Amino acid sequence: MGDLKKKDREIYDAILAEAKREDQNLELIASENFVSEEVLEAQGSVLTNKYAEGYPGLRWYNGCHNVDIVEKIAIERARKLFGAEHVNVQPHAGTPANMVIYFAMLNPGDTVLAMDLSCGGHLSHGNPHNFSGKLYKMVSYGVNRKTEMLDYEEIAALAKKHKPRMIVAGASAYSRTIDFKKFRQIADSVGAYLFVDIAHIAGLVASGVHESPVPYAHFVTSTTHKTLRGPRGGFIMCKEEFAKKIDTEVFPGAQGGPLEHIIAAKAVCFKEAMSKEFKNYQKQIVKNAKAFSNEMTKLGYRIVAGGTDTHLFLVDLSKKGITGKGAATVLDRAGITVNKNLIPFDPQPPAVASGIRIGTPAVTTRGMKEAEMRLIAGLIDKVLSDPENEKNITCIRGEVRKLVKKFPLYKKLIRRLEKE
Ligand code: DSN
Repeated sequence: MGDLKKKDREIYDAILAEAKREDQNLELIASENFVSEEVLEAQGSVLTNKYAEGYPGLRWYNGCHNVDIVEKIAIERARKLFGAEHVNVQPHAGTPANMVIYFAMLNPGDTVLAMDLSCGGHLSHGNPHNFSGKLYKMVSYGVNRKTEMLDYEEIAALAKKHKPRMIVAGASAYSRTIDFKKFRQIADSVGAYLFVDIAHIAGLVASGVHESPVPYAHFVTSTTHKTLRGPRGGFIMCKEEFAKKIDTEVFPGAQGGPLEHIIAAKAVCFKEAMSKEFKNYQKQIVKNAKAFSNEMTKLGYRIVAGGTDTHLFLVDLSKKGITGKGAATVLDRAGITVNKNLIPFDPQPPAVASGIRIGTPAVTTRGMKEAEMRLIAGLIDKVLSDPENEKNITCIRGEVRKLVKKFPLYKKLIRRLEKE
């Protein structure tokens, strides 16, 4: 990035500072990860220059033969990785991918049954401030008050009562396994489409660490940048019978030109996800999340739903004298990045929240294992037990620095940037 340094110092400095922040902090935001340098190379390539409205072999612009190669490879790799009948790799992100499913299959005012944001769902699953909540009659299911897990009997009863045209499964802050077969049975019992959003668990699904919804769902959407560890982006999988409808709804329905540089990076990510190393990485993510949440329990914290089967868990701080917002802020000062998160039936508003969400994909990418998770749990406890103590926070910040130094990130890249 020598040229950028010379020609646009402000942006160059911000990029270098971000590379250092990522390297020097403990990244525990469950939806974030660190992509490979190969993914970075592909998304920083000249493919960004090309307009390619349409699909491989059927574009509106000329000169698309190279991007056609890229997009065809991305589609084929995703199909193979997930065993999907049809794949569209053009959605710019997860919410646009979800929008396509709704627009293609529903009419405004149709009833949709989806998970409540306050119990772990996503904005685009019917939040009243989101297009999904504005356009459709959304009915929410949550989690069981006692177990804090999905209650399939309650979901079936809601489906029977409201007769939705579509049922949405998938979550942003739910730590337990989701039974997609049961969801399909419920959908079939009322003649609804089943749409599953696997944005969070895509890497686990690709590796067989979490059951795949692909055999059961009519539609599956995902992002590529969470557990899947690719560029920021989305994609859609569906049964062949819906292929044309979905493709037409992506373009020209919801988007114009696809981002072919990002599609190239998605292809690189899908290839990486087929490797044995990636499968082991996904297994380790879950082992780390379990070790981390067990240690937090030992330290006296209540974990929502009693633990985790996935890459994340929620810590209930309501009895700890600190809010989710307060905890995330003070942890950030110690170099530990988490996000505040509502816990089921949270008495606090979303901007304050009673919990924090902790995810292990990024620290696992750095090579950390169970021993480091236990160590980090201890550091978090030390910060949260004495959040006003600046000296203590500085001391923990030093401990974080010592730990991350043993697991360097983008080592070559940062050294190169510093030399330039
Ligand atoms: N923002 C993502 C997350 O953190 O889960 C969801 O889109």
